[in-house]
This record gives sequence, C-alpha cells and structure tokens, in this order.
Amino acid sequence: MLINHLLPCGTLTDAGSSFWRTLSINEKLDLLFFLRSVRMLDRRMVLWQRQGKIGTYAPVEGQEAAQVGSAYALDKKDWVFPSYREQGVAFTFGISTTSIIQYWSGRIEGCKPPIGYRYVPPTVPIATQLPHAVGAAWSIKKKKETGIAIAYFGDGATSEGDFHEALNFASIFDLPVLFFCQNNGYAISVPFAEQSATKTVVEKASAYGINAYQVDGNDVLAVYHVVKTAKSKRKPALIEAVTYRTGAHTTADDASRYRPEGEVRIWLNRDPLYRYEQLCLKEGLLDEDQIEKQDQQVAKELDRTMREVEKSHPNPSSLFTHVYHQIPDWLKKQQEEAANDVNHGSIHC
Ligand SMILES: Cc1ncc(C[n+]2csc(CCOP(=O)(O)OP(=O)(O)O)c2C)c(N)n1
Repeated sequence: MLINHLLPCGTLTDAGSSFWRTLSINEKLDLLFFLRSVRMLDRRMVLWQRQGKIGTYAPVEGQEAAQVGSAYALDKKDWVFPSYREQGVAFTFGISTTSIIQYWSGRIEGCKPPIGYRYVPPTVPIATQLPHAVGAAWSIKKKKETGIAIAYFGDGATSEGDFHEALNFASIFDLPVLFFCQNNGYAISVPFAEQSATKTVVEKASAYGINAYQVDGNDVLAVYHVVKTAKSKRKPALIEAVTYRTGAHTTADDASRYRPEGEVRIWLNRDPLYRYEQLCLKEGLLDEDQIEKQDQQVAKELDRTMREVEKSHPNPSSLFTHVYHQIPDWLKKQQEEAANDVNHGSIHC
C-alpha cells in the first residue's frame, strides 16, 4: 500500500495530520527550506552546465521530496552511499554547495567526504554502492555503533546483480541498512515496465525476507516518516519512493524523445514542492513575502559560491592521481609534462 500523508493540493491525509502534530515548527520550516533550496540549486546547475561552467549534470527536479525527506531523517552517525543524482540528499545532509559544485565540475575536492560526514562520493556505476552500504552496516553492527547505512539508487539499479546480492546479504546477516530506491519511472529511456517483471520495486523485498515500504516519493512528510520509522528498527529494509524526474536524465539527454508530454504534465501536477508549500502557507507557518526573502538569500549564497569555485583553479596533476596505486612510467611522464606546462604558463590554471 502506498503511504501518503499529503495530497497534491497540499491537504493532509488522516495519517498525515497525526504525523504533522508530532513535528516541531523548526522541523516543518526546515523541510520547506530544503525543498526550495534544492530546487534553486538544481535549476542553477542546469543553467551553469549550459553556460559551460560545470560538466554534464543529472537534474533532480521532481524528486526533491524523496531526497529531502529521507536525508532529513538521517544524522551524522549514519553512512550515506549516494548515486549521481543525489544533490538534494547531499544538501540536506549538510554537504556544502561548494563541494556539490566542485563534484559536477570534475574537481577532486568535490569527491572528498568532508570531515565529520559519512557521505561517500557519488557512485556512477549503477548499483555498485549497495554492497558497499551493506559492508558499512556490517561494520556498524560488529562495532556495536548506533548509526545505520543507507544506499540511494534508481529503479534501473534493481535489475543489477549487486541489488539482489546486497539485499540477500543484508537479510542473512540482519544488518542496519536501508535500501532507498527512487522509482522515477525510467532508467534513462527505458520505462520501468520494460526492465522489471514485477509491477513495483517494493515487492522484490519479499524474496529476501526484509521489511518493505512503498511511499509517495513526492510527499516529503510521508518520506520523512517512513525513513524515520525504518531507521528506528535497525533492520534491513527496502523503501520504494514513487516519484518522477520532470527533467531530462542528464543535460546530455532529450527526454521528449521517449516520454509522452501528457505523462510529464500529470506529474507536474503532483509537484512535491508546491504541495508542501501550500500546506505551510495554509497552516500560517510563514507567508509568501518571507518565502521570497528566504529565496533571495539562498540565491545570493549559491551565486557567491559559484563565483568562488570559478576563481579557484584545478591542479592538472589531480588528473593523474587516484587512478593507479602505482602510476605507470608513461603516465608519470605525462604528469611531469603537465606540471612543466603549468610552470611555463602554457596551461593556465
Ligand atoms: C553498471 C552500469 N551500467 C550502465 C550504466 C549506464 N547508465 C547510466 S545511468 C543509467 C540508468 C540508471 O537508471 P536508474 O537506476 O533508474 O537511475 P536514475 O538515473 O533514473 O536516477 C545507466 C544504465 C552505468 N552507469 N553503470
């Protein structure tokens, strides 16, 4: 059964009303702040990619509630294993926008987890981060720590062997790990029905005997509630957040080639940000002027961060590190040449 707390028009369901009453004002406002900030960051990233300031980018628009709601339920004791589309998770978990922008600019600095955050670099090979999260959860259990591990992935990842091995291992060893799938309907251009024999992701959990939750991924309250609950059990669980990416797979993709316009329109009417903002306005938590002022501050801060990143130039030597344990001689030669070019001014960095 799909867990739902907030309808697309911004009205709470009965379960939603009960949960809403348990939240503090700060929690309620934080969720709105993160949703709005992530949307602003994401839209700017697309523009910055078009302006050549960052590399190819994977937009989050449409999936903000799934990312903000889940990450807001985490704390610094937890280990996070993201995929490449998790800017909303990163931002909510406390990773700096500097680091997020650096990652998408291909900079080594953006791949280093900040001190104090168990947030590993985003994984591009699909599903390989799931067994890693299981390993972290195994270590948590052995060391009797109190955190959990969470792996983020898409619906396409459930067709990889790593997904099945990870769930099986987590169940057999009874590990505190959450498998958080954002089912956004497509693995690039392949619709879910063409790559999965089951109608849902969540039913795959029964094959491994683990807890399962299917939640409206565009409902930030329901996602927050589900992840909080699953986390408190300290057992493996598969969570399917049913959502949709309203933009393209990446800035290198044209989604109109494989997605009917009518389908996109249906999901735009289920926008995760609109519904939560309507609730906050109706509840009188803040008014439109306050939202506008907050947005202006966030926008200013994002633009300032981008200017700072642009000013700091990459060291070309970083192209050669972290690839081989022992760098081969032929590559070492290229590294020296690059360093010489920098020293003699033929590469400006
Ligand atoms: C092991 C592997 N195979 C293929 C790819 C190419 N690839 C990049 S994204 C993608 C689709 C992934 O879809 P999904 O898991 O649903 O995540 P989403 O992009 O929708 O967030 C594929 C097949 C890859 N990165 N890694």
